[in-house]
Amino acid sequence: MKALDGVKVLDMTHVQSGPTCTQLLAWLGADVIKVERPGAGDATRGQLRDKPGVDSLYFTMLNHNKRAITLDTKKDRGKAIFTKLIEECDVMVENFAPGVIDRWGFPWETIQKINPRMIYASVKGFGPGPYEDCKVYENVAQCTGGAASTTGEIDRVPLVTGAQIGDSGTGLHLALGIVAALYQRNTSGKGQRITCAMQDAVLNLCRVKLRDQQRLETAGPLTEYPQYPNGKFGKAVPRAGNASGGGQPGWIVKCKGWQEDPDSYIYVIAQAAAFPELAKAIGHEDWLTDPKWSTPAARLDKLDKMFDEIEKWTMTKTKFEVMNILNAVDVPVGPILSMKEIAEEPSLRATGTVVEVDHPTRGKYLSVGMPIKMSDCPVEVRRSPLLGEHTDEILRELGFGDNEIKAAREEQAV
Ligand code: CAO
Repeated sequence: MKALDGVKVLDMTHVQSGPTCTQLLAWLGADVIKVERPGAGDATRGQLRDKPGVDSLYFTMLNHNKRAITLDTKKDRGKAIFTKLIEECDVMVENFAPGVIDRWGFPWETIQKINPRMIYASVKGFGPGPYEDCKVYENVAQCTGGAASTTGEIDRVPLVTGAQIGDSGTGLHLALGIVAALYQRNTSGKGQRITCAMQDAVLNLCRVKLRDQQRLETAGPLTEYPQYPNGKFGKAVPRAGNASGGGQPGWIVKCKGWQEDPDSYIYVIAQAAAFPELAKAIGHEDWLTDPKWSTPAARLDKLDKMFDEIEKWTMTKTKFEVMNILNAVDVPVGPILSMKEIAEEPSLRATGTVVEVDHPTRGKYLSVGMPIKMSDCPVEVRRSPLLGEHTDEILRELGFGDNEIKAAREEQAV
């Protein structure tokens, strides 16, 4: 028994944002039918290929547990099959450029007429406004959602982050909207239209920076930022290097071996409650009785000096030694784990957060599994489908007979 057993999803998504959303729905038990153009498919099947002629990791890692049908929705028979799919499914998800599905002749009003219970969910780059017609990729969303202007070293260029907060972040938001709409449909009996703009999703994840913008305007310099007290603040929230962004100061410091290993660093949080233990661990018990150091407010104007002293100590230990010593006394710390270390971490394999999947043409590969663990909804990660692998099976389920399938093939509609 799965949480979304019985829910059928018409998956018109491609690239990353939409597929992230429908993969989550598939992991929760929905029957997800991925629709792709005959002969071409989702562009990511062929992007960033590591092995010639097989579906890329980009595609396989975003399309687990789905079935795949090819369908040309611009052909007459394609439109008839698409209409049948709309009739039969509970949810339709898409992330095409603005207007694509309307141009096929399927605006929301038509979809609602075909199936009033349909939940129709879209990712777009922007919501209504001056940019609503723009195409958007991950980094455009990071730049327009406030992430890039607030990320990076102090007084250096804006930076994008490796976390795909625009694509996967928006897919996650959309999935929440869909499960809420399914729940609402239980009482309303009706479907609804859901849209999630990548700019909005990124901004939602940058909420604390809009908090800081207002604090900057009302209360003056942001005292927990590294620019305080000597640097300058302009009119907007500045980039703050590795400062914590919360009420507890934090920074990344070097650990033993940093000269050779680019990931030999650890994030240390000088949480007020744990400060006495941190000070003792690094040999600065004197700070606890010195009024220049003993309170969080007193330390604010010398956080750089504080982290320099912490670093002198961390540089004598590996990041895992620091982690073990400081965790034992409740100081929050996070070693900078490389992707190699994460891929090899046994505890992540044990929980299914990192899984090995077998694929008929590419062989074994690693993927990130379901990050949400539910006691009554176990998840088995199944390989992504080949292009059109389930076309005949799905057409038969929709009630199309051999002759109709043959005719659709002749028209190159499937
Ligand atoms: N049958 C017939 N035509 C199909 C089809 C099908 N099954 N599937 C796709 N197509 C056609 C569309 O009709 C469209 O052609 P037209 O514009 O001529 O009608 C074309 O394929 C491509 O669609 P697109 O414009 O969405 O794709 P693109 O590669 O040019 O742009 C992207 C990609 C991501 C920039 C754009 O889709 C977009 O802005 N999406 C919304 C935001 C988003 O999700 N961005 C995240 C991308 S990374 O996760």
